[in-house]
Amino acid sequence: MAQAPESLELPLNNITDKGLDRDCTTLSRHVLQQLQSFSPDAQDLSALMNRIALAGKLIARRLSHSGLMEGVLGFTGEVNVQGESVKKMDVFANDVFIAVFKQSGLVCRLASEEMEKPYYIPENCPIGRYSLLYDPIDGSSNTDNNLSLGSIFAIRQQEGIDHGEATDLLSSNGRKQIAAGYILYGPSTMLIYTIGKGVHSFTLDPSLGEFILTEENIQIPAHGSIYSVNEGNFWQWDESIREYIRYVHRTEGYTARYSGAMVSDIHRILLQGGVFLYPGTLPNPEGKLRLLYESAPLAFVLEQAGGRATTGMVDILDVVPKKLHQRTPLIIGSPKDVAKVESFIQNGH
Ligand code: P6P
Repeated sequence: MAQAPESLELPLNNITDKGLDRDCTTLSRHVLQQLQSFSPDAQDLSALMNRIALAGKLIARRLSHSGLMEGVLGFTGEVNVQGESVKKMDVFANDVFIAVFKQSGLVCRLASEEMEKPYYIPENCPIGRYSLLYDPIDGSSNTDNNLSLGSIFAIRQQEGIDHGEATDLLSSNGRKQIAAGYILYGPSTMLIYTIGKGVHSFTLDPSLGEFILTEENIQIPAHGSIYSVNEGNFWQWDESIREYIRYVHRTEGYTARYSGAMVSDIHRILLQGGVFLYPGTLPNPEGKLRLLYESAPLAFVLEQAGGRATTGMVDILDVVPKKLHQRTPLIIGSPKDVAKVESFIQNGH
């Protein structure tokens, strides 16, 4: 065969090859690489993650223009099942996750912080055997002041027949999650996920409209200087938590960081080490954070990164919920720092 003219030969320098390959390492490709498989299940998971990425892009676009648009910010005037005032962004983001899974044949049920009951996508049921559990906007208090926010997601297989109450979600613990992660809407938009094969981060390249691989197999430091908690709740805490806070106050080497959006705080801790706490209070011993679509997905990610997540007494991933919107105390982060908090809770020092 005639030799191609030199000018048509592909550039062989590594930089071009590396740059092109990096831009092609999208989330959907990465899932298949992780699974080392092109099986129908692998293709499903790849497609699921691709649609979650689309949700992230749609929410990121809305947030980036929110200050320039009418009717995007502020409150709806409604109160959600959690008893919290609903932001317009909460409703928009909730609808985005529903919309991206329509006509997918993948997800039949969605359970969200914003919906009292699970939502069933008619055309996807009963063929769609996956359930999406999500907090569409984590950190709603930050929406109107341009601070970091997140979305939290987990994917589970539907088990058995669902008669409209999603009872299978209430009979298994967080170790049944097949994928989990979060989208961080910050100076850049990042998507961090795990399918049980490590934790990997992607950064949205707006010029491509794609999440591009940033870091693979993230490992949390065994210890970090950061403790992240709302100290305004000090007066409501159990004495053991107060003692832990007094310990970090009098011990050199700790620094407080708390943003009001735990996705942002926990992402910082994933990279730098430390511990995030949202303990129970005397009036609400179960705390504020929800198990199924906030604490359990984050616990899956942090455990996969070598971290820990506990209620203070048991690992978050071992908790079987009794109700869809069950709350749980959460202590999550570097193993040594989580253990330090546990030591105060379990034996007072
Ligand atoms: P507080 C946001 O509503 C959230 O669920 C977490 O993202 C955040 O860390 C926490 O609640 C903030 O709650 O009571 O400190 O304002």
